[in-house]
Amino acid sequence: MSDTNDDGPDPRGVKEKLIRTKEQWAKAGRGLTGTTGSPQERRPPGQRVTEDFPVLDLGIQPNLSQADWSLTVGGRVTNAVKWDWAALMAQPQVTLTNDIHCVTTWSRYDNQWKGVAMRTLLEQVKPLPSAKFLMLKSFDGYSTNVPLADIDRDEVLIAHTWQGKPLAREHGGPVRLVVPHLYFWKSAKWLRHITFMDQDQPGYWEARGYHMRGDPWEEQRYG
Ligand SMILES: Nc1nc2c(c(=O)[nH]1)N[C@H]1C(S)=C(S)[C@@H](COP(=O)(O)O)O[C@H]1N2
Ligand SMILES: [Mo]
Repeated sequence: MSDTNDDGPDPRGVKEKLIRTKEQWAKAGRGLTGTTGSPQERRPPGQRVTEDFPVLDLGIQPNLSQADWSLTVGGRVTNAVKWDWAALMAQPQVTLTNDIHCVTTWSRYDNQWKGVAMRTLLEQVKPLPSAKFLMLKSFDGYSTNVPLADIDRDEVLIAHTWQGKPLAREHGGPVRLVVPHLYFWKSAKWLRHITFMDQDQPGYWEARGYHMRGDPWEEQRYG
């Protein structure tokens, strides 16, 4: 992007100014309280609870029908898989309620999600013993990295329903990831592809100053 149109979206709708601002916040350590919390405490340090559900993305909100959506999973796995909508719905379904914590300091409690437990996917793809990290890629070009240990948890799911309704387009519908115990930027909306990796690599925000892991109780906001 040239800096001449820094004040508005680029032709594809990317919010360049917002992205620059968030990079500056990462450099300045915005939101850091310098304390750590314990997962026993519901609210992580520096977070405030909101009841609405803010929308945060790069400005591109892919318009995907269920038929347009599919997820491919590959890299360091024994069985690469591709799930289309029918395959996703054929998996065992779980309903989980959890809190979400955005690095921009809002938290939203008691979100009810329905979808497929990440552990169901892990059982099918069988990561190779050397696989330790995942790269998640989305239909808007977004990416984010997560350690396998943070994905291999009961509360992580591939969600298609929020509060009993199909997940709205602006929140990543038809299908997004939910990793509730990490900052919400790790929860890729419009999930498209998962690559298992031996070595960690930065995703979109991680390459722009955000933390490689992102534990809210440890205030791992920036890297
Ligand atoms: N595909 C995609 N996923 C994304 C993002 C994005 O820009 N694109 N933004 C991330 C960030 S920074 C946050 S805080 C959450 C916001 O999710 P929400 O818009 O449903 O609140 O989505 C995350 N997942
Ligand atoms: Mo975010």
